[in-house]
Amino acid sequence: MILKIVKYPDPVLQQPGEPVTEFDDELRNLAADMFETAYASQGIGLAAPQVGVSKRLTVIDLSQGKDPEQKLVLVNPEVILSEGKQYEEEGCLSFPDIREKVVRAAKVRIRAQDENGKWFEMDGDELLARCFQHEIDHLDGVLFIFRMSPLKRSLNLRKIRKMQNDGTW
Ligand code: K1U
Ligand code: ZN
Repeated sequence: MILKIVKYPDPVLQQPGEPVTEFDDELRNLAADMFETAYASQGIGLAAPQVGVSKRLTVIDLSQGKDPEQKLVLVNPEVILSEGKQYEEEGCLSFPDIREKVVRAAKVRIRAQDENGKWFEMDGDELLARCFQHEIDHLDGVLFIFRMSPLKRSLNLRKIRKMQNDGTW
């Protein structure tokens, strides 16, 4: 099922998600629906708060549904190591039509549980590292607009206000 993606400034986006404690069919069905929702919006990831669920769950698939081996369900994830810097453009499905360069760590190691509760660690660089950080930020209530420079942030907030007034947001 394709879920509705909430847009900024919905308050759920800025609340830290609750840790997941139950690894049941409800969680696995939510993860499956989140993949379907991300693919329908040409996304490479999606966090539960973006579909109005304040839980520490995110899905990532850099192949956008083309390679089942690349599907990642991260439950209660955390960054445990990071190194270097990258400065690349990113988007966010809760900020349609906004793209901006953001500084992120170049490489990260994450620790997370899978949809059955099993802990694992994984390393990522380039786009995967960026996606890990973007999605884990969502679970902490941190949005990419607050990772931009103050000038870019205020220009983008102005653009959003204009779209809200036009009824296009
Ligand atoms: O969480 C989200 O809002 C999804 C977001 C994740 C993300 C994008 C880019 C860098 C880091 C994290 C998206 O998927 S927006 C779509 C997008 O930017 C993209 C799509 C295909 C390839 C590359 C980027
Ligand atoms: Zn996002």
